[in-house]
Amino acid sequence: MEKIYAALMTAFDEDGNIDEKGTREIIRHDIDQEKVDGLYVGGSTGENFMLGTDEKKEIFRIAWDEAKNSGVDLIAQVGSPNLHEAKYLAKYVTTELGFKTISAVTPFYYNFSFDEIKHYYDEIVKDVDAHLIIYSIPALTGVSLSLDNFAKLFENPKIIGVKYTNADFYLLERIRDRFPDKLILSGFDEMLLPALALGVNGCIGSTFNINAKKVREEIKAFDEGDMEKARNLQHESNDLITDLLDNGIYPSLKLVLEHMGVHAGFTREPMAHASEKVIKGADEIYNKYFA
Ligand code: MN9
Repeated sequence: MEKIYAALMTAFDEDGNIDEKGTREIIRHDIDQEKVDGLYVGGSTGENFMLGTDEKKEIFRIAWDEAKNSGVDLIAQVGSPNLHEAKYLAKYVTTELGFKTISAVTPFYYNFSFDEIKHYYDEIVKDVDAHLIIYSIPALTGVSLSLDNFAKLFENPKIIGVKYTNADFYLLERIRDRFPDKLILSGFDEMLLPALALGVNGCIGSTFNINAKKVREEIKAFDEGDMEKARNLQHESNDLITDLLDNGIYPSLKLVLEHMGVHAGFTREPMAHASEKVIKGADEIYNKYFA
C-alpha cells in the first residue's frame, strides 16, 4: 500500500521562536490521530527556508526525539543553496540523531547548471550513511529537472528517489517507466489520484497533517480498483484543499489544528500572522469539514 507522509509543520510562538511543546503536539497528532506512515521534517511546510542552521537542527532533534520510537518513517530535508550547511545537517541528522533517509531540495535562487546540481547532491550523500530523496518543486525553486537529469542523478546508488511536487504528469510517467526501482513520492495533495494512477509509491503533503484519514481511504479505494469511490474522496479532499489555499494554507492548517486541540501556534514572519478574516475563514473550514 502506498505510504502517507505528513510534511511536518513547525509551531512558532508569536515572535517567531520555535515552540517545542507545540511542535511535539503536531508530531503526536500526525502519528496518533492521523496515523501517517511517516514524517517529512524540514520541508516547505515546516517553514524551513526561513530558519537558521541552529533552528533547523532544533526541529530535527525534536522530531527525532518525539517520533523515533513510534514506528514511523522519518525523512530529514537538509537542502538549501548553502551546500556547507546541507552537508553539516546531513551529518548531524545521521550521526547525532538516527535518520536513515535524508532529502534535499534542488538548490535555488542562482541559476545553477545541471553539473552544479549534480555535484551538490553527490556531495551531500558522499560522507553520510544514508539514502537521499531529491526534493523537486519547480514552481517554488524555478529548477526543472529533465528525464535525463534524473537518470544522471539516479546513477548515484545512494539517491533512491524523488519527492515529486510537480503537475507535469507526462514527465512523471516517463520517470516511473524508466526507474521502476526508485521511490516516487507525490507532493501535490490535490493531484494524488492521477499520481497514484501513474504508480507513485506514496505521498508527502501539508494537508495530511489534518486530512490523512480520508487520504488513506482514497488510496485503499484506488488499490481495490474502486475508481468512483477514489475520485469522490479526492473530490472531497480537493474541496478542503481549495478552501485552505483560498484562506492561506499554512496559517489555516495551523488554525484548524488548534481547533483539534493541537497547539500549532503561529506562522513565522515574513509570513503574515493570521488576520481576523483568516481566523474566521479557518473557523468555517473546521466547522465545514471536521466538526
Ligand atoms: O509538501 C506541499 N507543498 C507546499 C507539499 O506546501 C509547497 C503540498 O502539500 C501543498 O501544500 C498542497 C497544497 O497545494 O498540495
